[in-house]
Order: sequence, then C-alpha cells, then structure tokens
Amino acid sequence: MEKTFLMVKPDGVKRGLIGEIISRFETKGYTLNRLELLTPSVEVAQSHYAEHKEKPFFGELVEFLTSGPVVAMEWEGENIVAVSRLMIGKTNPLDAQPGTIRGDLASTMSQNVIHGSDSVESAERELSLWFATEASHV
Ligand code: IDP
Repeated sequence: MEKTFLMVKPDGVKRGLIGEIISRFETKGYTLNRLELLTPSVEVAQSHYAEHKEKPFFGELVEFLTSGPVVAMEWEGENIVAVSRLMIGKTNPLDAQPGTIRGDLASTMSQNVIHGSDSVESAERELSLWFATEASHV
C-alpha cells in the first residue's frame, strides 16, 4: 500500500486546523500510521526543502517552518501520493480550488497550512527524514 508524508505547517497548528486537516484524510478513507508534534530543527527544514535551496524565498521558508510546532504524519492508502496532492490543492492561492484544503483554508503562498509529498520517491525520502529516530516509530 502506498505511503506519503503529510505535515500541518506552523500556521495550521497556530490557527487550530490540526483536527480539520486530519479529518479530511480520515473521512477520505486513508490510514494514519504515525504522528508527531515537533518544532523542526533548521537542519531538518533545510533538508526537507533542499530542492528550493537556490530560490530567493528559501531563507524565509526555513524560518517559517522552524517558527513553531508542526504535525508530521505518515499516511497510507491507495494512490495516496497523487490523491492527497489533489486534496491539498495548488501552491498559489489564485489556483487552489475551493473544496481543496488550501482552497478552503489558506490565502497566501508562503503560509499555506499543509505540506504533502509530490511523488512516491519524495514520500520515501521525507518519511525517512522526519521519522529517522527509533523513538519516532510507532
Ligand atoms: P508545494 O508545497 O505545493 O509542494 P513547492 O513548490 O514545493 O509547493 O514549494 C514549497 C513551499 O514553498 C510552498 O508550500 C510554499 O510554502 C513555499 N513557496 C513556494 N513558492 C513560493 C514563493 O514564490 N514565495 C514564497 N513561498 C513560496
């Protein structure tokens, strides 16, 4: 069964959206395997967003991700990588359709409440990054 890494970002935690976001994936029929509330280190945040390290917004992105607790999660289900991206919606609020998580709950590009892996390979990389220590395993 396919697995993905989903994360409620610091703005989502601060705004009290953890339950709403988890609920969307539960009611879709997916299974939550692991969950941890933690404030990421700069190293983990930089590694998570390594593909963006040359972008002008990289510093701001890492600062934002490390600004407070996030909810790091492993979810499982059929075609979950592609379907969860559809449920999350587009990065740019102008393109995020109503009915998607970002379309309903987010209004800016930089603070968009949730991250979801964009491919099976990214999911594997991100799950091993965020759940690296034995203590994190269920
Ligand atoms: P994704 O989160 O939809 O996969 P990515 O392109 O991988 O989008 O970008 C990662 C994150 O970086 C976005 O969720 C957003 O928070 C931030 N980001 C992307 N583009 C911009 C930008 O142009 N300005 C500020 N932040 C951005």
